Amino acid sequence: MTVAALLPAHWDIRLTDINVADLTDEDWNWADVICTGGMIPQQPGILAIIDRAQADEKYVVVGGPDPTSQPEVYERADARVLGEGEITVPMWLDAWRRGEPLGLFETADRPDVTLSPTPRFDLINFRDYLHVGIQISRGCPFNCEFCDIIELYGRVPRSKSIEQVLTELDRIADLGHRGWVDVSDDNFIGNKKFVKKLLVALEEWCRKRNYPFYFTTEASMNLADDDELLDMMRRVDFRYVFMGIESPDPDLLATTQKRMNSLKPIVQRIHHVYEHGIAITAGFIMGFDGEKPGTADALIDCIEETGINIAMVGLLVALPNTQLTRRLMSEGRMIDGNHQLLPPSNDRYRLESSDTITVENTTGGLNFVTTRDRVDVYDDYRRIISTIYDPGVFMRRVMRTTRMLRPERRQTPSLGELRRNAVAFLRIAWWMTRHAEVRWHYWNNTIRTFWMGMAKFEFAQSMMAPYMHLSKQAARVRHEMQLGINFAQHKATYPRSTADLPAGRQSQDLSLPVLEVLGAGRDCSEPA
Ligand code: B12
Ligand code: SF4
Repeated sequence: MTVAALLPAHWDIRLTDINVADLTDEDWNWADVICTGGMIPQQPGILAIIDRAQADEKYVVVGGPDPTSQPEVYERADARVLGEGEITVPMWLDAWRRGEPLGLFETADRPDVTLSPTPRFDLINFRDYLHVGIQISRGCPFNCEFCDIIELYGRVPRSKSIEQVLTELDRIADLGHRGWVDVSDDNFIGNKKFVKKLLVALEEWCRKRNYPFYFTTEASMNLADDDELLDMMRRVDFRYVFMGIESPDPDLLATTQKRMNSLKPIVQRIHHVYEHGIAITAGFIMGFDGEKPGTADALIDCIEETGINIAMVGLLVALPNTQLTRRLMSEGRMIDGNHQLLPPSNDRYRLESSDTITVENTTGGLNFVTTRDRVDVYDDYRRIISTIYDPGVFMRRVMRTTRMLRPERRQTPSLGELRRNAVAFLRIAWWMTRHAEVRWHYWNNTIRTFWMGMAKFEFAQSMMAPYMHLSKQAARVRHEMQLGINFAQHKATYPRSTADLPAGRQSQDLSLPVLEVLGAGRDCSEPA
């Protein structure tokens, strides 16, 4: 939608999000220019579109995070417009006007996002989505080793202006959307001073427009240390925040340059956020260098004690354009898409997603030789998922968190929303009643939370509903981890751990803090 707004105003544009709708022949044949793009998991789909355009002799241009990280994968496109479109789309259009529309368009500069246009929200059908995303800032001040955000968007957060944000919200509200708006920032509190100013204006806006929206976002864990900010977020109806907790083990957090997560006890911090009425969903990662036996138990305890209901536990993926991948490449520990161990080198690593190799962090991942036996990592991962998504364990966790949370609801649901919520409730209740393993837990929670007030009742329902997906996902993880274990034990030609690396690649003392290995021994507990 942002890219569409950057294109010349006289161009006719149709947008197809092929996550929610088929690309019709009618739309395809109508178009003179095809613009496509996305993230790593969408790579096969993007390449298929490029091939189809080439076959039909249509001009095709590609952009977005994956083409930016690894443009060499997309060489078949007529134009590759990398990085942030606000700065590279005009470069491409200028070349087009000069009659040189082919090639690669990139720059080392980052755009001033206060000049970013209002996205063309009119091009989507809101009914296709659970929530609408707006982006307020890009970049994050931290320096986690595995993160490609800071490579793509930098470590100095850049924010849109307050007026821009409110204009976007006005636009969405005027187009008729009510309810959930996700602030799709890399780290919403990357620039706290600005965010506080924004929240003052946003509260005023919400009041004036009679609270049409409630919000979610992602933020670093130091949010829990700022009561003023938490209160301000509560007042504009922020309901959920996603946090990358990654691991409860302070040594692993130090290894991965995320020491700011171990500055204060995790459980205490998360419970503190609950007191401000905001629930936490979180990401956890298995497979860090230096992971020890016992990690599974520590992680399960952390999830149980914090009461995080939707815990996205995944296997570490070394993404192409990160400090982690550069280190692992130089150590000769990277594994390619054909399951071959790559020799030590300083080349760029290419991560190709295909139907057989899933590049996402649930069952894909560990695309490198782990320090711990990878069979143990797979086995632990399977155990964590089986435990935290056991029906009884999950539903009891929902109940505990519902008791702890102090939600306040300011958003006024529209008639349409009330209707949608009622239908959703009936569907959830029907699914839960049909599945014997959750039936009793679901109704027990439903009846008990019914007496706790509307806000808590709604929270518990919104936490239990994802179980319809999570139970399937847990089964999938169990199945795929068994396949991974079989492969590692019987077929893999690469070593199961760094202890078995070919001679000459073991000399590095992998227990050394990674900061030393990188020669970047700065304290990363506070933003630079
Ligand atoms: C919101 C978000 C999500 C939401 C998406 C919700 C939705 N329906 O929109 C959810 C939570 C679902 C999600 C999931 C995942 N995400 Co995500 N997500 C983001 C996030 C935070 C914001 C995306 C966004 O809206 N950006 C705002 C728009 C304006 O930016 P943009 O899309 O990049 O577009 C700009 C440029 O890229 C360029 N551009 C983009 N497309 C095109 C096309 C053309 C033709 C041109 C010329 C230019 C161009 O111009 C735009 C303006 O500057 C980004 C981080 C980020 N800062 O972008 C990560 C990010 C995109 N996600 C990422 C990842 C890895 C994932 C997951 C794979 C994680 C996982 N769990 O496994 C999944 C994949 C899900 C799937 N199967 O599709 C990575 C992608 C890395 C990569 N190299 O591909 C990012 C960069 C962050 C990260 N490192 O984790 N994600
Ligand atoms: S906190 Fe770390 S992982 Fe999260 S966006 Fe910032 S650098 Fe990346």
